[in-house]
Amino acid sequence: QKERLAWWKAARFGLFIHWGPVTLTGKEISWSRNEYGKSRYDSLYRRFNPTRFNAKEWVAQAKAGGMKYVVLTAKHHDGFCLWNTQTSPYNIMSAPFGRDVCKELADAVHEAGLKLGWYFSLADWKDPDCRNPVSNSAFTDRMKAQLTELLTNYGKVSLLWFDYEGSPSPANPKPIYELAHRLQPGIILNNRLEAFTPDESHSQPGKYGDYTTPEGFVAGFGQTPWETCTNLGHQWAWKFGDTPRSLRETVHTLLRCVGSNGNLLLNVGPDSLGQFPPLFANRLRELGNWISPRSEA
Ligand code: FUL
Repeated sequence: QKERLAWWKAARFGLFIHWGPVTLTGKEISWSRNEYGKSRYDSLYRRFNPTRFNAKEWVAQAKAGGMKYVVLTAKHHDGFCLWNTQTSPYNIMSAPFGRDVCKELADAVHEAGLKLGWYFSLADWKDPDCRNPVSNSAFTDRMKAQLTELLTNYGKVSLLWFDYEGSPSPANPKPIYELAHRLQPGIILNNRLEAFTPDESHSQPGKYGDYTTPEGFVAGFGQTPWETCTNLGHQWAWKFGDTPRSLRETVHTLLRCVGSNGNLLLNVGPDSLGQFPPLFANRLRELGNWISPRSEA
């Protein structure tokens, strides 16, 4: 495990990206589905056409921010797949955009020499089988098929950021962790499939997962490797008029993580055209420049 985690520990700082058709509304990813109206929410993809999406630019901005790995919401709880999947028509190829976002990002990340990770929620609120995953093998089979695609068709995947929205807990996590290890030897896996705690601290070290994922706060837990995930702004998905946190606050967060032997996965939500809001892009540049000053700056 130590060896597998070596690059990640040295990297310290990654970019989290929450993105999907929900950006057309400016509301929170997945969690706004009920309030917005399920069928309205589930139809958004028919208008999703982020023509300014340029994976190389996303990666350049991660690099400018001093980040060493990139984790994209390949699938959030709403079930929308940002890749060309055979498992469901609810995916990016059915949107007017019709381009495999995961593929383009994977290529750009690899080309830039950064590490690639997928955020993958085992939940799928659009899938009726999701309600009872424990007893529903069709559902787990579908999840495994999705993971198989994500871990087979996109070159090296260094990290899988599992998520699940709480109870009921998903089917036996063991075979899922095993599948990931089989398809991507050396992959790093968080513990969210097996250690969801009611206080959302995600602080229990898991049996299979490599690290814990405190959300929105900075704290290590004993000897278990950990990574804080939090927002540069105030929502995971793009939000109209949102502003990034100050450079001072962000640097403090980063230093508190690194100084306590942890990682920071800092989230930015690109807009519905596929762009990082300018204020956020600026902040990333400032951050990167704080980490290692460029002579021209
Ligand atoms: C949580 C999710 O419910 C949020 O929407 C977000 O993705 C965060 C990183 O994890 O559990």
